[in-house]
Amino acid sequence: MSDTVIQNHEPNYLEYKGRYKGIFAWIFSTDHKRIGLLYLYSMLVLFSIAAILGLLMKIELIAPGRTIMDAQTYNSFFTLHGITMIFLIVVPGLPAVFGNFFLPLMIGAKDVAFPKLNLLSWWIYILGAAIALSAQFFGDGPPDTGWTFYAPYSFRTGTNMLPAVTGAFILGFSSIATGINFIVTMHRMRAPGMDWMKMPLFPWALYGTSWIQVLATPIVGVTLLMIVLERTMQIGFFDPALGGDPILYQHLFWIYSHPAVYIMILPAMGVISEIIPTFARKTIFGYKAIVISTLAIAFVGYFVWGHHMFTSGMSGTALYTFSILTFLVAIPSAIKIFNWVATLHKASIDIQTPFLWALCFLFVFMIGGLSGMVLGALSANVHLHDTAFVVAHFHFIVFGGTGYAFFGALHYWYPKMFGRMYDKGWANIGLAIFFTGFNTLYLPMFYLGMIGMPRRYYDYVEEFHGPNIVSSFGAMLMISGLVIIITNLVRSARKGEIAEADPWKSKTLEWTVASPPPLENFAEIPVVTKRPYDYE
Ligand code: HEM
Ligand SMILES: [Cu+2]
Repeated sequence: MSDTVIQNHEPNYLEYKGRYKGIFAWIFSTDHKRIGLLYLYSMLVLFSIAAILGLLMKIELIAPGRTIMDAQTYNSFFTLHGITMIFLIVVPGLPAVFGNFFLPLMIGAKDVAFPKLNLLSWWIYILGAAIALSAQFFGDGPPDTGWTFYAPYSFRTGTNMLPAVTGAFILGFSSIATGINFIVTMHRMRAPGMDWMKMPLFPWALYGTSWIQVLATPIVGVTLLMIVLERTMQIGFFDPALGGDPILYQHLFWIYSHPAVYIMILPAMGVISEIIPTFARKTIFGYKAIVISTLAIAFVGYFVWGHHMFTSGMSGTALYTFSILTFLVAIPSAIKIFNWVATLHKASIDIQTPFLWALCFLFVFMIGGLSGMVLGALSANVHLHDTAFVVAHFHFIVFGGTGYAFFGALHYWYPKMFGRMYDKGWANIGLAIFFTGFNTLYLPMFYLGMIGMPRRYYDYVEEFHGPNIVSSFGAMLMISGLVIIITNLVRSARKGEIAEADPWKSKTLEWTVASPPPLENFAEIPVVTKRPYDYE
């Protein structure tokens, strides 16, 4: 009888009873694992809201003319959708949830370097989110500028800009604090024997990401502050009537926001670099090349911002310099793809749900990256600028990259996080429906962009009707897939089969502790002698 077996059972981090009770045991916890889950739950809620807004927009676009909402509602929906998805989910997502939970476990530490700062980051995140979202409910109506807050519209519009911009500004501090915390943790708290070249690849990706968070976020912080000053005091940074320049805003915004794209994508690549060797049962091919390309992406990513402004007016030299540099970023990304594919070559693969997510990631990420090359080419960009093509591109990259990696990570590390297993059948069915829906939704938008459908319009001419029907149908399919996936995960957290410590027979340190991990991770700090993916 299982209940008569007496185990020497240390309380795991979920059961542990500290100073506080109930919800306070969570929102005042400085345990990196609980903080990871706080972020996970907050983000799943926000993601569901933003996804529903996206679905409503696609329903509006199922036919020309007004379908379910008017133009102004559409404007505020895409603004809120964009702000939530970008600033509240994909930028902080992977580091905040999986970085927090797994960085200490993967490098053999008991916690991050500054546990209290870590909790404070979550509080700042919630505060920023609350202020940004409050813009919807009071004052002069929901913001309608799009997530980029482009000047001059952002200081002219009568809608409720200040809370949205202030919220985004506050969120920046959360991002910077997490970045500093992770950098110090990796420098100071790696287990004995784990030199840099023995550190697993997800921590490496977090390392590159953290530097971007620390160095680039202040730029957007200042930029957003400038909007506030412009609106409240007519300072004249961006307003030509006051001697300012709206193009300056675009430069400042993208100097942060292009590197931010790599805050989103590097940890995603890190996740894929964990999943692939585990299920291929092979050492990752080209460990060093992956590390170097991670750092190269973090570095070169700073010099390409101008590709967002090819049509805004720049000198010819600036235009082709930015175009060429944009192509350069593709090289380190391609190196990673070659390394993953080489790892899979002649491997005896164990096909499990996380691995399927990684495969789907490879597929959509390639489409996203290649369409990025198309946009990086000057002449094509002039034609495609501000069309549905751009929207398709960045959804393939942001959602296709970060989103797939997020769900891949969730299915990969789920047994460790919750000590239980999800239903694999439903997980795969959910993924199949989601993946089909995803492609049905976004692929037609490449075509729509090429034939000239502009982005950010709630209405269109009859010629665009056909592909839009397909695309809107895809959105419904995709959301059904998501519902299945999330329901399965939520249900299994209570009802799933008990998971063992290392269900995938993986080799990195987080799998050496019990599932779910004990409060302090390691009873004894491990000594590392081997490389992380020593399968053969
Ligand atoms: C890796 C993650 C990426 C994300 C999250 C991302 C996201 C975005 C977003 C949100 C936009 C729309 C900007 C706007 O509102 O005007 C955009 C545009 C653009 N992206 Fe990406 N992107 C990514 C990767 C890439 C790559 C790899 C390339 C090229 C190699 C690229 C090239 C471009 C270009 C040239 C534009 C400008 C399109 C235009 O407005 O004409 N992106 N991207
Ligand atoms: Cu960019």
